[in-house]
Amino acid sequence: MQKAFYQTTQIITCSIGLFILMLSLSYYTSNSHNIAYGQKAIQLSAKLVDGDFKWVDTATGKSNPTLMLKANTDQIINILNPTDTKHQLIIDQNGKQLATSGDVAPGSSGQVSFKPITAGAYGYHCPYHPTMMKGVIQVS
Ligand SMILES: [Cu+2]
Repeated sequence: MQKAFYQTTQIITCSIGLFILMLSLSYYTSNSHNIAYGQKAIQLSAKLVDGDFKWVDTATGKSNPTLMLKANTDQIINILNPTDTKHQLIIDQNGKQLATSGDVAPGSSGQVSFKPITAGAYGYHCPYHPTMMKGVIQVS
């Protein structure tokens, strides 16, 4: 009787220990995941809105959204182009091009990887529709 009680206590203690170990392991894994892949990817889709092409955030539906990024962190921006003309996403600061998706053909998709070094205001635009497809990037 006494022995059975002791064994049960041991099993429970062991299970709790294992649970805590798994919890800390999953925390560590999710943390290193953030370090390896940077921030959550942003997805922008070219879209005709009231006759003008815009960059639309597929998560929020916002046109030409202000993007909030962190300094010294890799950010991937995925580009979708379901329109019938080519687009390109260029990231710039003070007129200087810092990153580009290259041309994204109609019905195709692309990607820009951007790692801002310093905090501040940056911009993004499409060179083919510079007055319609443009927005601000705030880096903190
Ligand atoms: Cu465009």
